[in-house]
Amino acid sequence: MSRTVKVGIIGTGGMGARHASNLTYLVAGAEVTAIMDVDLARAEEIAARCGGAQIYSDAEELIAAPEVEGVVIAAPNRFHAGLTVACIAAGKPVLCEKPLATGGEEASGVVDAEVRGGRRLVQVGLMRQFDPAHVAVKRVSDSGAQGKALVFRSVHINPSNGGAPSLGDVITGSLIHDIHSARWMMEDEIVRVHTSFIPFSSDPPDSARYVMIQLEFASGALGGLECNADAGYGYEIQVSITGETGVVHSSPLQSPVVRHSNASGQWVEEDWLQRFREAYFIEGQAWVQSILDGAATGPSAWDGYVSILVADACILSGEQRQPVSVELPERPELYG
Ligand code: ISE
Repeated sequence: MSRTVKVGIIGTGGMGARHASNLTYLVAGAEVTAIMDVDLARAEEIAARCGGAQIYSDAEELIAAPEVEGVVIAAPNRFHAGLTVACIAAGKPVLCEKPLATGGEEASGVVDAEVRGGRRLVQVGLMRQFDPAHVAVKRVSDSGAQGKALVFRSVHINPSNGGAPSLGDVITGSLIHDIHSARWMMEDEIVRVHTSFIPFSSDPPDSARYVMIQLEFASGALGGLECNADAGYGYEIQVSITGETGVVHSSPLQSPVVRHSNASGQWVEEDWLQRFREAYFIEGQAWVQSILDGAATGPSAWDGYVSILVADACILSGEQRQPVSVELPERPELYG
């Protein structure tokens, strides 16, 4: 790889900092040249770790800066859609953290802007698509060795979310990844959802401690997603696909099994930054490579939009305590 892509990063929380260090130390062909955060001290701390990038306090200025060829958006969710549209207007490739927007209408605005521009510039951080364990499960299912895929399942265990998250927080913050995995791994669209949940006992009834969602796909296949928002012991993700003649599933834990003193044990990851260390690196490398190749790849603005439409239907279903159909608009040609 001979050329280097100059990257600007907006937001220096956990994800922004992770992207900054991956792009500086692990991803080939990238250089972090600009960092934006309203917390200038934090921006300076992260810039120093990346070898001294230019600091910005204004995101639009960073997007317009000549030393920025590609932008990573890791700002709070409410800024995602507007900043992504600004990157499209500037003609700069963008990796936007999930969710792409705070709701369907905003996400549809991003898709419209990209379609009007006539070329894909957006990759959305639905990064399970780069996780070797997810990819391996999909590869076995796609091989057809187990016949047609009948059922998709995922179990998503969070140690805690800090306080009592609402049903909306759990679905758009956590389960949106599994919604994307279901669509991507089954290569099918979700047409109907039914959400049930257990609230935290001491909090308002719309808080959600454990969420279970049943899915129906356009092909007639079924799915089940579950999320424990406050497991208290660690972080785990498992996906499985049941076919006509077999089942393929990932291992919930990545660590070795240790047997000692009449006991057997496995270390459990603390959070997603540990569990998906490799996936974030592969995601960043794929994004940089797509810029060098001149065409965005990976989860698209359309995927980001549809995952939000499905998430909104799941939230409505939980609130109404009944199944809800998902109305999908027609897919623009730009997205194949
Ligand atoms: C977090 O924001 C993430 O993006 C993780 O991938 C997800 O597993 C976790 O549940 C979210 O809270």
